[in-house]
Amino acid sequence: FAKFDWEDPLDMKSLLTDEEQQIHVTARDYCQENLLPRVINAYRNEDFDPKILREMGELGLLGATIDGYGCAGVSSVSYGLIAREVERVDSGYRSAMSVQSSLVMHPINEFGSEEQKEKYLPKLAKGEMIGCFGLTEPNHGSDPSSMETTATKTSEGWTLNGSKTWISNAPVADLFVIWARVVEDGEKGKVKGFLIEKDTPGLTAPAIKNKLALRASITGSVFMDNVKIPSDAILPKSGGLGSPFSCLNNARYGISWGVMGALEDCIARSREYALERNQFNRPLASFQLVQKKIADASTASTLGLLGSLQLGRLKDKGLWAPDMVSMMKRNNCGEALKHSRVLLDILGGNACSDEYHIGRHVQNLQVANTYEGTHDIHALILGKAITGVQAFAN
Ligand code: TGC
Ligand code: FAD
Repeated sequence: FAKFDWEDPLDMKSLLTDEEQQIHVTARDYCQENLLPRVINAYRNEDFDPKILREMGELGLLGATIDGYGCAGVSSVSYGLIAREVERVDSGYRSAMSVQSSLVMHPINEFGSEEQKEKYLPKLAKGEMIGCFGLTEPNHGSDPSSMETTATKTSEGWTLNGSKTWISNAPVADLFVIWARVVEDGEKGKVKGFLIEKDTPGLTAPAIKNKLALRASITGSVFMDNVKIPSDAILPKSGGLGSPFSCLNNARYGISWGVMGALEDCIARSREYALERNQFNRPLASFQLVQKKIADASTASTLGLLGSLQLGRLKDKGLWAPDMVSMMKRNNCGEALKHSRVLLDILGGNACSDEYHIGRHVQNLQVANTYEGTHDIHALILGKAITGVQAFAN
């Protein structure tokens, strides 16, 4: 028999290319050496350090799947491995990274003009510019098709009005990717993407304070009050809700890997605790109920990672579908939340201390299970894919 490795039970490493293994090690070393020492204070003080994106940029971790424009052009699997390592430390750091990569750089690369790509992508890749993605509105989260934000065509360009909420990176963003319904000649038309630079008059992005989770990332509202932008600030190839949804496909795929990293961290930490802590003159690890908790979590993370790996391979071959992404985003977020919550019990009273990290992951995973489409919304997307019947709309 091969030796059983509890950190890689089904030998996923053997399914990675040499380049993917190298990127995995680079990301892991950076995260453990540079992010882990910061995270407890950042979370306590609700403090996001924008330098982190510059550091990630230096290592080529931003927009990593994009070819050219200063980006690394690596496989989707490598992108997943990066997300896994960043979220092993904290979901908030992965959020900052994946918003920049999948929700800001991807739409510019996919729907932008050559001038927009050359102007923004190299700076975003280096973390010299920070981006945010505004789709969710105060009255429309799961149902973005009802969005109220408008972009009205004028003789000088576009005028944007409306508000977005719960927007990651917004208070520190230099560039806002905003989705709005176009109004031309008084008629409302398709949803399109717009690029707004910070300091444009009428644009404000105050932070949402006192969050109960994702405290190491910064989140804000975005208010647009007659924000005037030039004609060429529209993403010319965007058109319809399929455009923002295509960004979500990439981000959701990354989240499916990321949350498994968070769960792996909970497994490693609860295992170590169970081995060191004695009760009834025996280590906690010797109790069957404790072993079952860790065995269940380890099985879930191993299967979740292999599912995401297969999805990544299909993505790289162009043989994937959005419903597959819904399956892995939903499964992995739900499983990570469920098992991290159970593993937290192993810490007993110390579960209450942030120095043991697992409680922070549990709080974050509640949000990961909600944003980018809630667990239930992805069930409905899958339900439609399986039965052919739409459950969430008329
Ligand atoms: P529906 O009528 O089904 O579709 C409208 C158009 O969009 C196309 N489409 C997609 N295209 C690409 N990828 C997908 N996944 C797509 N899903 C749909 C579809 O073909 C259609 O195109 P066309 O040309 O026929 O018009 O749309 P609906 O309005 O009924 O949508 C329902 C639903 C539930 C699927 C959708 O609204 C949804 O996914 N809701 C969840 C919203 C959400 O995920 N928001 C995320 C905001 S961003 C965020 O949370 C960032 S968190 C920070 C971080 O990532 O760390
Ligand atoms: P709602 O849509 O009001 O849903 C509330 C509940 O109702 C959920 O349980 C949902 O599953 C359920 N529900 C809704 N419709 C149905 C239905 N048809 N059938 C059954 N159940 C239903 N958005 C961005 O655009 N950009 C960002 O960068 C971003 N970052 C975020 C960061 C954080 C920290 C958070 C918390 C959110 C962020 N979001 C962002 C917003 C996020 O995507 C939304 O919160 C999410 O899509 C859910 O929308 P909602 O909060 O309006 O909930």
